[in-house]
This record gives sequence, structure tokens and C-alpha cells, in this order.
Amino acid sequence: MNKKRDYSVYLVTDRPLCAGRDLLQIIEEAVAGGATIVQIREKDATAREFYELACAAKDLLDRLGIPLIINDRVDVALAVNADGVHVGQKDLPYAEVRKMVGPHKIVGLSVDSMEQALSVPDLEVVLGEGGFGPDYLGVGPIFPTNTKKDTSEEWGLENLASLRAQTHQRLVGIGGVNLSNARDVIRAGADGIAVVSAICAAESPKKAAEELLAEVMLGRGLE
Ligand code: TZP
Ligand code: MG
Repeated sequence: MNKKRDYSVYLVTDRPLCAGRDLLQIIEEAVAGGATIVQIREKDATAREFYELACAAKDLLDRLGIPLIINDRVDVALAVNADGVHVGQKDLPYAEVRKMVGPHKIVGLSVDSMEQALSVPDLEVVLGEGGFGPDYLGVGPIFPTNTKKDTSEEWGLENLASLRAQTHQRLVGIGGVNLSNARDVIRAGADGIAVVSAICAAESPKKAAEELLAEVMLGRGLE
């Protein structure tokens, strides 16, 4: 199935934040509420644990028609035939990842600073004709967050808006994004919001995703 690539409400998972609840259940509820894409992010899992969780998530998200992205691990993404992979500045370089997964998978790249965001390589040079850039840049943290400890300095809305004015890349804002500021992140120029705790730790992941999607629509000037 050709899944729609929609970054509006991008759920990034974190099992410790799910308070003992089943991750697949949380994903299913979030998608029922309006999450448009899901990234499995496992910082402490073994390769086998990650693989098994990713297989189960792939089955579920294929049924729901929602893209599955794997954080960090290109091998796991390939093994489960995920829809894409997300890498940061300490992971394999973007051009290597693109070579490994081919032109059709989604590849997202985290950028920690304006300098990094504006120096995403010209991939026609790196990969030859037909080489191309990431499907989206993960820009963050936009606001303070307790979910990721080793973050760079916060971007803030002004820097996000400034980046928007200087690049045509698709931008997804992450870090401290919740119901109170999601609309502002979209207004500053992000194409979507990525959230961890705002959905994983919510009492109702479905309601949380529903409300976040409504804020994204309002940020775009749509009801
Ligand atoms: N990358 C930058 S900030 C962050 C990641 C994975 C964590 C965001 O978590 P939360 O709970 O949405 O602030
Ligand atoms: Mg990473």
C-alpha cells in the first residue's frame, strides 16, 4: 500500500513514558485520534527486542495505513521493511543511510543548530545525479524538554521561523511541544509537530492526538 506521507502529528514513542501501558495500544489509540506518522524510538532495547517491537508495529501500522519510521537503526528499519528511518547527528551520515535504504524510503534527519540545518549536504554532489536530500528535518528541541537529556540549546520559535525563511526543506518541530504551543510551532513555519510525552504520557493518547491535530489545523489557518 502506498501510504500518505503526512507529518502533521508525528508520534515518537518512549516506552518508559507509557507508565506500564502497552505500546501498541498507545499507538493504535494515537492513530485513532489523528496521529499521522509513528516513529519507534528505543534507546535501551537490544537489537532483537527492537526488531520484535518494530515487526509488531509494522503489522499494526500497515493495517492502519500509517508510515512506520525507525529511530537510529538502519538495520532494524531494513529488517522489518519499515517505511523509513530517522537519524541524528551522531548516527550514520545521511548520505550513507540514503544509499542503504534507497530512494523510496522516508529518511528524516535531526538538526541541532541553524548551521547544521543550513549545511545539509547537496546530495547531487554526494550521491551523483538523482541524489536528493532528507524527506524532512527534525528541528529541536524547540522548547525545554525532560524527555531527551543530551539535547542542544533550544531553538525557540524565532529561530524556527528564521530557518523556515531560509530553506525549502520540510520541517518537523520537536521538543516540549504540547497543546499549549503546537499552534505556534506551525505558525512559525513547521510542516508538522513531533511529540513524545504529549501523547505517550497522556491519560488518553487518542484525545491528546485529536487535540494536537486540531491545533495544527488552526496553526495552518484551517478549521
Ligand atoms: N529530540 C529532540 S527533543 C526530543 C527528541 C527525541 C524529545 C521530545 O520529547 P517531548 O516529550 O515531546 O518533549
Ligand atoms: Mg539518533
